[in-house]
Amino acid sequence: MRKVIEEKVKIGRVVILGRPNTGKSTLLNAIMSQKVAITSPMAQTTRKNARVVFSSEKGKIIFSDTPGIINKVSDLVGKRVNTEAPKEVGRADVVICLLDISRPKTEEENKVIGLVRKSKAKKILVYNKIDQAIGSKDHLAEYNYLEDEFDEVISVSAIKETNIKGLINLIFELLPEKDSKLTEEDLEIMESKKGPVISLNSKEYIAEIIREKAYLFLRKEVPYSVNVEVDEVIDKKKLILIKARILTTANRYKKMIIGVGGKKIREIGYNARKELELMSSRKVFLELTVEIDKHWAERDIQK
Ligand SMILES: Nc1nc2c(ncn2[C@@H]2O[C@H](COP(=O)(O)OP(=O)(O)OP(=O)(O)O)[C@@H](O)[C@H]2O)c(=O)[nH]1
Ligand SMILES: [Mg+2]
Repeated sequence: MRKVIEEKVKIGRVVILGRPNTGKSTLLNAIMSQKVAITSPMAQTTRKNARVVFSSEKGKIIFSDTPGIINKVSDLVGKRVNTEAPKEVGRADVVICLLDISRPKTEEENKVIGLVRKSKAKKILVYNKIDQAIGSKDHLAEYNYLEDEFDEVISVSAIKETNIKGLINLIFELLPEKDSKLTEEDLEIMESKKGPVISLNSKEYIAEIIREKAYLFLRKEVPYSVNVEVDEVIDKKKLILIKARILTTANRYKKMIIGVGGKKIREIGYNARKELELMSSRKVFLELTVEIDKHWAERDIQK
């Protein structure tokens, strides 16, 4: 006999697309009610597609956060990062196109809109940053001609967590009764209890937290030269010992990351440690060093 209850529960895949900085990762954190993705005002903070599982009484969804696509890139990392979002779209049951309506529309939006147009998935247009889009910062009128192409339209503030439940309800309405896109592997992922971000292992996740703090405390041009590698995570019962390296491409960046008398690196390390302690409810000892590695980007594109 087949189980009747299971047939009512929906499962599916949702991919979040949008220009860099529109708030995709912030939105995913709001949906999940926990930090699963790092965020910052820098473009392409997200460098890889990240998948998480959302569960409620209505069903289960694999959400994918994607990096925003940049129009003109010359560096290796940017080129690699630009290929991420298109890879994810094909498997979506629902595509979310996230717009930052507090910023004027630019050419950069068109790449994303092109991707959305090609997708055969159901589509939701989400206006983000409504908390900021006030007076001269309200650019809604430049975007709303797009509404006809979408199945649903909704306004949210990812940072203030406004209307997130409404968005989740819309997604469940649009998900097909029987999912076509989920593979056996997806179903296994949904059942397993891995970390919060199912596409990253714990070392990669810790590296992301450290990278976020580096973005927060470093001057504009430096973050693009930076990558973080976690070498060891040792569970010592009373504390977790983490050994990590910040990689950068030039000596002048290394100096900036270390800062006068080591002030910067201490600031980055302190803030990463505090967050990791909060997440793990454990004491964390973080050994953080800075290393020049001119070739991290080349290794990164081979992944
Ligand atoms: N005021 C306001 N700021 C927001 C909102 N959502 C995100 N932000 C801010 O916008 C910046 C970019 O957010 P992210 O979530 O990193 O953007 P993203 O789309 O993931 O960017 P990439 O990963 O670079 O493609 C951060 O400084 C966020 O705090 C919002 O609803 N309102
Ligand atoms: Mg992001």
